[in-house]
Amino acid sequence: MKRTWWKESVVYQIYPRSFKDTSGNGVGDIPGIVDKLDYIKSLGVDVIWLCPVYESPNDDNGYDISDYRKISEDFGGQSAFDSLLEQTHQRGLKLVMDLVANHTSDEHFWFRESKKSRDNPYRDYYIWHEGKNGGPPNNWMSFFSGSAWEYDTATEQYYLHYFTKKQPDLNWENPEVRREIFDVIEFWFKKGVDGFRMDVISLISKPETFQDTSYVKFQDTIVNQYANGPKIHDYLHEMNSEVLSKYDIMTVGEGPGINLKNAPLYVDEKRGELHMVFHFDHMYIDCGEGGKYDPQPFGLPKFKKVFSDWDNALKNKGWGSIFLGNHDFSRMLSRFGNDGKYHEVSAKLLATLLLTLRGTVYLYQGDEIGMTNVAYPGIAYYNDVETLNAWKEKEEKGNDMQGFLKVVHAQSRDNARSPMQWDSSKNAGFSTGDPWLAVNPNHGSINVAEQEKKENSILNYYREMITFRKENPVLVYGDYECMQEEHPQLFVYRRWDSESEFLILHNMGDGPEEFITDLREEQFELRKTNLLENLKRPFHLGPWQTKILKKSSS
Ligand code: ISL
Repeated sequence: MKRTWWKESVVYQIYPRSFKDTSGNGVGDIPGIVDKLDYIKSLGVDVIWLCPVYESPNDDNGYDISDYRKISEDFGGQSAFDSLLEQTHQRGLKLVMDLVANHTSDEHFWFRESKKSRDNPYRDYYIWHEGKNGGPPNNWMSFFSGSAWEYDTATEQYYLHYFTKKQPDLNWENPEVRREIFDVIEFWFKKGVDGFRMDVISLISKPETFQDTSYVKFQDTIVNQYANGPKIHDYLHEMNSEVLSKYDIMTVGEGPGINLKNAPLYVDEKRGELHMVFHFDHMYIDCGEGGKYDPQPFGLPKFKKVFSDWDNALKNKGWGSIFLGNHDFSRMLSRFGNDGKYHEVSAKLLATLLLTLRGTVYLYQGDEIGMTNVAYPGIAYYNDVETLNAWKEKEEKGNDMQGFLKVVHAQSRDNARSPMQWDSSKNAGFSTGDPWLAVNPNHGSINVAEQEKKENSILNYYREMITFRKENPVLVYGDYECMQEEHPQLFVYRRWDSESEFLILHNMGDGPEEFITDLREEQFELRKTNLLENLKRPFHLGPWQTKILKKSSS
């Protein structure tokens, strides 16, 4: 396996609106990130991934870009970004940006031109269609509720938008569109940016025909109709040969519909497309027939199988991405851990899980202190367009809205977007003004300042675990094998190479558990655990206990 810096990196994801505000307007900004660079460095991470900071009307918090070459003034503008890039590099860290190239904002110059007339030179930058029987061209739905088509009265055609109607989809069939996007990528590489996370890259190649979908579940439409279109690999290959391959950068493609079968096509090193992808197999594991707003309990065996299958799929072709949360999902601790009685210990277990799997590790802001979901008392507190649109739709259909508020508590993307909890002061040290999204009331006890003071805090455990991973490259590159995958409470696996072997045990349950095996306990030496008292034998685990055992060479 070829060794590279981006395979060994731990990436820290920042959602800038929620990270740190220095202007007092309640919105996080780039100078806020600069202020916290020493903190980020102290975690031991290597790369910062910034969610979009470009000019945007913020219909989807920056995922609707109106100028790809301009940094939003709300975030501090270009000079703030230049200083961030310089100071990031000075600390030996790298900076990766978000490339949102499936769609632009409807306020982007290209779209404003495109909708002027049917013969405008930019018309073909987007996907325009005639309606059918007095309605949209087909029955496609948007990710954020309602039709994926919007009618334009001036030119009497519909345009396609997989996301909000303020996010029209670009037409990648058009070589000029591809050229424009490649130029944007090059523009940022020339400034010194170290790579891109590519938003919904699996959606850029549209289906050959615009037929109705016959799938009942939206997720099935995404996978079978929207994602992995016929030209996706031509486009990515072209992007790679035109720009990506000329720079020492990293790329990670985000992709609904990316699955075990097609992922190697994106990341196989021989094909020259992307370095890594994000798949969502574990992130939708608790969604029922009704999708995201139909949360269901899930079993640990299913969760473990996702990691086994993906490690297996990519072990000889490409490279994986390991993440348990980001700005689009609820907090990893509230989903996969126990954010109540076992808050601290289960947060540390998840840290160990993240940092002992094969692949590049992505850590989302706030997870390093065990931030949890937030349950705002009413819909008025929510900001996310996905949540608000879903709310409206359910209300129109006459749903029980008190019941749906509970679902929102569990599933809203705002769970991950509540401001970073720096200290216990009124606004959690995030801002001196009114935060754009309310802080989680638990910031009094869960915050960075508190955990800096405590030697055994979650925060310090993350620091130790990141160091531990760096000291043991077998945790990055070594082989992976899950043991007793059917066990309902233990997640146990081996990581090994020609020199060393680790056995890693996680008890993901509220009661004690023992790993029953033919392996001899005396062969293993405890190297790390998340509980201070470790009086029991190596294969015995307390609730939410995790153990990293090293196999002795004899
Ligand atoms: O957020 C999701 C489910 O709650 C996903 O379906 C998500 O919309 C999808 O993975 C694409 O996400 C990305 O593109 C969106 C943007 O809203 C997300 O924040 C971004 O990560 C549109 O640009």
